[in-house]
Amino acid sequence: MSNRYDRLKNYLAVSEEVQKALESGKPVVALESTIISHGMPYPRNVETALNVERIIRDHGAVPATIAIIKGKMTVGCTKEQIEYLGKRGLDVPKASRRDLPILLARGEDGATTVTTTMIAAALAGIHVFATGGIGGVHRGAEVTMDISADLEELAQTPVMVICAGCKSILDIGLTLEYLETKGVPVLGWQTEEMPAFYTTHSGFKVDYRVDTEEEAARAFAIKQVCGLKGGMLLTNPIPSEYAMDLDYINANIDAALKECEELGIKGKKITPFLLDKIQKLTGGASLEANIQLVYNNAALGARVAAAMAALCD
Ligand code: PSU
Ligand code: MN
Repeated sequence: MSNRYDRLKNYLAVSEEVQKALESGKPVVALESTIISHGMPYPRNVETALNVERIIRDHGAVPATIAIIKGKMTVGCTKEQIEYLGKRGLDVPKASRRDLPILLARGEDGATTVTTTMIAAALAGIHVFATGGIGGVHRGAEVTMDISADLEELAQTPVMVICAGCKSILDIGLTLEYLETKGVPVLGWQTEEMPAFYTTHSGFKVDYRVDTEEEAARAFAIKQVCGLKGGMLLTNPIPSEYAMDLDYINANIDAALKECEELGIKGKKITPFLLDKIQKLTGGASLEANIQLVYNNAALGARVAAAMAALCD
């Protein structure tokens, strides 16, 4: 049998543009596809994904949208593939770590979550990944044990994930405790407070405030040099002009959680259900906030990737 790296090529397809950028030490930013297929409605999802790629390019980095396409982890999706993922929406299976081997074996498609996007990014050699929000410890997890695989991935896979914090559909305090146990540093971009996705305010503190891209990039590089496995979380508050009213969004989140429980929705369907419900309850206002915070994270991701590339020069 051929060696593992030869065989891996059957399941990992890196686009020529991304491959060339990596070989020449140019900054590359990974992007996930669950946010496209499950996180936003068509056609805003496709429009957003393409704008995110453009923003990353405008900041001098190369975007690498990641998805499972016909049994291959595809790093650097084409415009047509992004359109396909957005149009098929919920029909594309949500792919977390446990789903990955089966989807690859069957030659199927999959929308990569934060977890599987980190896995494919690390295999391709990409260290920076920008998205909207991560999964975490759900409210009531002391009974349901619903803890996103994203947290375990951050504990073991060396990728810096840039997000706008986590939504209060999650238990933010318990999510931070879990990350602490797993040794995942939680950094705040020019803030001491952990942002809560739609709002800059959560009432929780990040572990460390960072004020420059270089500071974040160096800490990440040193983590790798010291052999401390796993990634880092860089939380970037939504720009204040797009932030939502705290009481308004929390009331809608509570209503969405109540309906989720009443309908008996379980497992991997919970997060997409809540995202969709909140969008409907807020008449689309939360979708606008969501889009703007993703743009903001893409720009920071490109700058951090540039700082990381500069360290390697
Ligand atoms: N949170 C968001 N938007 C998202 C997700 C989470 O605000 O799109 C997606 C991400 O892909 C994340 C996944 O990795 O949901 C987590 O799902 P679960 O909670 O089932 O682990
Ligand atoms: Mn879950």
